Amino acid sequence: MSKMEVKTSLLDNMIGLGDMVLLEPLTEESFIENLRKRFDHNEIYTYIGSVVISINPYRSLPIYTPDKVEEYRNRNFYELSPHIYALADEAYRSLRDQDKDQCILITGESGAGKTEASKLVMSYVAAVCGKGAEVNQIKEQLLQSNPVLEAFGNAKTVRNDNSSRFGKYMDVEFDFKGDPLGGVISNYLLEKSRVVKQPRGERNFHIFYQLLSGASEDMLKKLKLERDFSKYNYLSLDSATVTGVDDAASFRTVRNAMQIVGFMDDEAQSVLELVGAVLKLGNIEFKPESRVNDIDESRVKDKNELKEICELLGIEQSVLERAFSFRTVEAKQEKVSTTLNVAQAYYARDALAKNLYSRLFTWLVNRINESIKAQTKKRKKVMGVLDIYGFEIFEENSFEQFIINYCNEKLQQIFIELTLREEQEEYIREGIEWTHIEYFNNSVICDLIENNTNGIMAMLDEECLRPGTVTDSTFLEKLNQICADHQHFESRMSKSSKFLNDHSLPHNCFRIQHYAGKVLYLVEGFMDKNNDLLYRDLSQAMWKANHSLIKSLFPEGNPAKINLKRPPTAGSQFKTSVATLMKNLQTKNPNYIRCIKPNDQKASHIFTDSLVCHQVRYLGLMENVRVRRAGYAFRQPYEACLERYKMLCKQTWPHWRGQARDGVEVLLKDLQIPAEEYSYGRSKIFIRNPRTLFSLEEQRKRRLHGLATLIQKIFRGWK
Ligand code: AD9
Ligand code: MG
Repeated sequence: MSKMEVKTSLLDNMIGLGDMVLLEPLTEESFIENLRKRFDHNEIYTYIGSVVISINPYRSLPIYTPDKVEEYRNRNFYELSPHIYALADEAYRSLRDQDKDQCILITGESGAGKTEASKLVMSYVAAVCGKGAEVNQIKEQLLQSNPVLEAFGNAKTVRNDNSSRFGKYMDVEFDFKGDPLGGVISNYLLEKSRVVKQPRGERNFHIFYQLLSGASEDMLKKLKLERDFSKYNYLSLDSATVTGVDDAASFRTVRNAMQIVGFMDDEAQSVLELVGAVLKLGNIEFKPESRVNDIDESRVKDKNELKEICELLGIEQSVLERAFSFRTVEAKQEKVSTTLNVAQAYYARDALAKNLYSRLFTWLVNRINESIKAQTKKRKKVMGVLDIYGFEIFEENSFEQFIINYCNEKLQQIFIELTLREEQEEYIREGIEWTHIEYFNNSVICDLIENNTNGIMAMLDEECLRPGTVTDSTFLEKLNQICADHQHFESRMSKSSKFLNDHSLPHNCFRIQHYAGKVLYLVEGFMDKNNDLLYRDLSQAMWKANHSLIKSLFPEGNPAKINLKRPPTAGSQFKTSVATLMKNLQTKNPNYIRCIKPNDQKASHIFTDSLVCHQVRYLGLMENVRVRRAGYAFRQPYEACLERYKMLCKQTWPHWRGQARDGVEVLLKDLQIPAEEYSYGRSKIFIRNPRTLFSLEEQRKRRLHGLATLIQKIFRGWK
């Protein structure tokens, strides 16, 4: 052993190994132990080959300084200790130099550090790409879109004080030199039910608290708001403030970010008017009016709040008041008006608040996209960054958790497809000797949820569209009939009745055995949330507003554009957009960041073995190491490999006349690369160790440099 190697292994002993691929022996215990050792030494990043495991430190570490950026810039992946910057650098350089579109897939459960990781990747790429006033402005706009979307789309949950309540995918576009041109953001289903009700210990979206805390007296007056959170029914009070969060300061950050992104003052004002209106909607109360024909008719109790909302939004008071008391159903040529009872009026009010807010959120994303879109039609190189809501298990799980967890299943599926399945299949295709490594494929759970004929989503849709009396219970009955025998589905009423005596399973629930754990879903609200219907009277009242933003959010309220066709349900819209996303991701070169939550207390310095172990298992990290260890770090078609490195060997340079495979063989032998370092596939050469590749690249660089100097000399000689 050389001195250098002795030094490295001592260090590895102390702080743990940087790459799990090198772990001996490889067991779950040694894996967790290695993570813990590193975590205790503030090493939160560890590799499995090119996959980065990131453990949330729950405190700020001095590892994201400009010096660190410089340290990792243009360095090969394995040269320095593991860091998210190394992954970002590798992805950026492959994009710039090899013209391969990239995507950064960040997964992990709620609170594991995905959103922070996505921001670190973005800020690293912004720091190393391009310079100049124009480029800097683009970068600034891309980065500042984040505080705006977080203010409106994130909230404190019991799992995470800054939990993303929407999914976000951002494509950053670059020109051929690798300078940023702009970007496009796609958002996925916001958890809008939070607008009107929050579980115990949680908050509404940040912006509500930020606005009330940070707005000037003058602004509050204009918005007809009071600073006191307790005045608003839609704001939960048991956790109105979050330790370590200064809502007023965040409000200033958001206002500033909106300005940088390009919101005009009046646009920003309109946005805040809508936020205020949503808050005030929650304060509208209803009372029963005279019973006409034995039917309860609802009336607005205190008209002052209604009046102020109408003033704020430029709506005629009588129009909104009527929309809260009647419901008109139009079928073909007929219009039928029925009165709303008190419960229905509250339902209508909440539906309006939720719709207003979620449409405002989509509008914000579109408005940001308008600002950040690339100003050129030329071909662009793309780096996509995906940051979605993480897998969630709450005490009460509803439609939202079902959607969120489905999305996580799909991402796990992509990981399996690309790193476990595809990798192994390629070895077999290429005729490389290979012993199959077992792993759990969650496609069976994806199928339970999304199958077009008998998947849970399809049945929910069917029930939503079925005429007659349909309720959450009839939906559950249907599930019980169709899914009873599925190995990942459980319900008290399921036909196989094996769960009949399982009292942890209430009657109004079903349970899915997800890849990351069992989740019990309460069916209540599934139909309504999937239907996502807003009474037409309300959309018409909004469309009539003398307020251009709100008018634009309710185009279906235009009586001239009445469309009798039902819009797709929330679930099926989500399913379609996730399918498009998955297709998009598969066209790019994936880079994985697997985030792990070290404890349930949101505390620094605590590493709970059992919790980490659970995540390591369901994320399939052990299988990932096994496939990686047995496999090859790099592969390239013979032609491409020969073309790139032929200059390193006299026999292949400048031309090789025979088969590309034979050329590569001559080349590797001439470079004296040990035979166990590579294997010949049918169409590709497989190289085991990344260090071999780096050495090839290094030699190539030197050779190119030598050639350039030679050419310069020749030119000088001519002059
Ligand atoms: V959720 O699915 O959106 O609920 P995330 O996105 O996985 O979740 P997030 O990135 O928001 O989690 O991290 C939670 C909190 O952990 C952050 O607000 C930080 O306080 C903390 N965190 C996460 N990563 C880091 C880090 N690299 N350094 C310091 C961190 N703190
Ligand atoms: Mg997040």
